[in-house]
Amino acid sequence: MLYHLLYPLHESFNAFNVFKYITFRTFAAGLTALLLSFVFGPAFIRFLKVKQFEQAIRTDGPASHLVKQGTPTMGGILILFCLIVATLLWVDLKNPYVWIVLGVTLTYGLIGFWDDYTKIILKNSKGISAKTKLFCQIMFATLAALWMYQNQAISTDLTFPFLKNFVLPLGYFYIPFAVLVIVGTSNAVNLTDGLDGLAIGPVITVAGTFLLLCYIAGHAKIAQYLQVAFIPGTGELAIFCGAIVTAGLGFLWFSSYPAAIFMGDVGSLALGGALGTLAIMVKQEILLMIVGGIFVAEAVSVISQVISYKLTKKRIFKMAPVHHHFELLGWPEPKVVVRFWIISIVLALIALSTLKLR
Ligand code: 57M
Repeated sequence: MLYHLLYPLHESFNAFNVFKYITFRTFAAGLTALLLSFVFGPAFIRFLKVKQFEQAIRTDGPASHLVKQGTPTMGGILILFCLIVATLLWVDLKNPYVWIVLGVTLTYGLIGFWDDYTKIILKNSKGISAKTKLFCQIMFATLAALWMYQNQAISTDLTFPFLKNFVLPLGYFYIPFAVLVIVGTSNAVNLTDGLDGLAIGPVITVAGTFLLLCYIAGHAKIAQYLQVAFIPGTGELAIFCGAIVTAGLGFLWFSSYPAAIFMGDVGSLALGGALGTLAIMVKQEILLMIVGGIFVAEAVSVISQVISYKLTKKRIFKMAPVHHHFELLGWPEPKVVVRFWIISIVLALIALSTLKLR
């Protein structure tokens, strides 16, 4: 909004020319989301406690989790508030890509809120059924993919890291592939959110990586130099990514061990959906699997554990997702979390290095 209000003033005051630059508005959106987190965070946590929006801890999990009983959850509402306000303040509101990613983020946040509300307020520990959740996720992801496909806002060619000349034309099949990326990432982040700060850390590193990837994809000269797809208009998504990074950092201030707040499904489903949608828009779906390798490992650990148990009645891990396996090996929770963050940062650096190694 400020872009539309203040940039036109550059004709009278040259200093306002700065509002044209995506770099400036990304920094400003980041600062805005961070400040909003610190301003509203403490009061929001108090509100959740007063309202008793508190996490019920399953008894079949690691015993160390039982002390977490009563921790306020649905902190994702704070993340989404800071993220969306900061984005709307600083982004070019005429940019269609921003509205698509905001639409997926908000609808996935509503699905997560519905699940959290059912579990915590309606005291139904199962929440909404997995089928209902999956149906809603597929529906909204399909709407986003179809809109992009109909408006030629997306190429249906699949590109690969390291292979600059090889593309896989998917045609119509790109739509179910895009849905798989968005729904898969959303659920992978959801599964990862099982230790204090474990999910928000990799969300910050993935969003920071995609901040650069979006800026590059929207910049003709840099995209050409790095031989990646130039997609006009996607540079504005860097502002959204900047807001995710600092809304995430602001949330981490409160959710680091021992967590004063959990993000809830309202946060994990929304943030995962946002990251999946960003990857589709800037044609970096495979790179998302590298930089988001922690999310992939967590999801794969669950799938393999369930298949193994169903087929052989034997478990591959002491407990899935894999973060619980390390807890049961005796690693203290903060050690598991920080080591997963380190891996996430290394994966982000590897992902960015593939841009040059082509
Ligand atoms: C999402 N939710 C956490 C919190 C957070 C198929 C099966 C693998 C499903 C999976 C599952 O239930 N996943 C749901 C993970 C939960 O966190 C809440 O959920 C939100 C995220 N969606 O924001 O509101 C618990 O995680 C802990 N937590 C923290 N700190 C945080 O910052 O300590 C969360 C955030 C919270 C808290 O204890 O209550 C979760 O783990 O449920 N199921 C599992 O992950 C279970 N694994 C399992 O059943 N494994 C089986 C088979 C089925 C794979 C096996 O290995 O044999 C584990 N989770 C729990 N107990 N809670 C183990 C059992």
